[in-house]
Amino acid sequence: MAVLEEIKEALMAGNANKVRELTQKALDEGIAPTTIINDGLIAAMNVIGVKFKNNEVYVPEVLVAARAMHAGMDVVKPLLTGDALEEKGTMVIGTVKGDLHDIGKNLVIMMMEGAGFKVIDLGIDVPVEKFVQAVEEHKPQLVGISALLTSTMMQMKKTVEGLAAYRDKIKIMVGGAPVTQKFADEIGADGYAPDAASAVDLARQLLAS
Ligand code: B12
Repeated sequence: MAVLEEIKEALMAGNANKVRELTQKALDEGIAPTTIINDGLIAAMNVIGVKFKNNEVYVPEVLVAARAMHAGMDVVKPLLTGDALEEKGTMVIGTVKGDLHDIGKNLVIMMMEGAGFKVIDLGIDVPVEKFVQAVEEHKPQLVGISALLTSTMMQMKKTVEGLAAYRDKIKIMVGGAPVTQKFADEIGADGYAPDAASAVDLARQLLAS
């Protein structure tokens, strides 16, 4: 299945058009959509994640790789029926109320999707009630909370408190430049990750525990 290797290379190079073409080629060759996703698109995104964590690639490369991944996904997704795409879990994520920063959150989303998770993005400036509503509606296993301002970190605490009634069903992950493991522990979050690739590792760990 040389075409899968070609998909991986094109994705890591951030070539969205090529990924789209090669994904179609793989389908034409009779390769199952789930194989293309898992052994081509997600496999390549995992490599990007590791490189990002090791500072071998940076934000722009991750963004173009993620765009290329979406280009491939767009071709295969319509062919997936029901639960053909084995989702690793569902995450609801947002940037807290008062905070408009979303570049880091969006990277987390891309890496999580690249790793096979379903992600519901609540956007920026998200009040506690909206997190609660989304948990009620989507029944996720994971909730991700992002904050980039020291002044909005307390809003993160309020969000964790607001989700108290659901803690036996969800794991809460927090992140953003001013956030630390110590702070995460203080506010009672289940986990903290310093970057998007580590967020995926953390999500896997939390779901396994
Ligand atoms: C871009 C930016 C903006 C843009 C945001 C655009 C956007 N769409 O996001 C704009 C111009 C809008 C902006 C506005 C402001 N900003 Co600003 N901004 C930045 C800047 C330069 C980069 C942030 C960024 O995107 N980093 C890159 C991403 C990839 O990193 P990241 O966000 O940390 O995310 C990674 C991890 O933290 C982690 N992560 C993030 N979220 C999550 C969530 C989970 C669940 C997990 C597990 C992990 C995780 O993974 C990510 C990927 O690896 C920073 C400076 C800096 N160097 O950080 C200042 C900075 C954050 N901003 C700052 C300030 C003060 C402001 C303003 C108040 C400025 C003003 N006076 O108006 C406003 C506030 C607006 C508001 N209410 O939010 C300060 C904050 C200071 C502080 N300690 O509070 C900073 C640090 C700049 C500074 N040195 O003064 N800003």
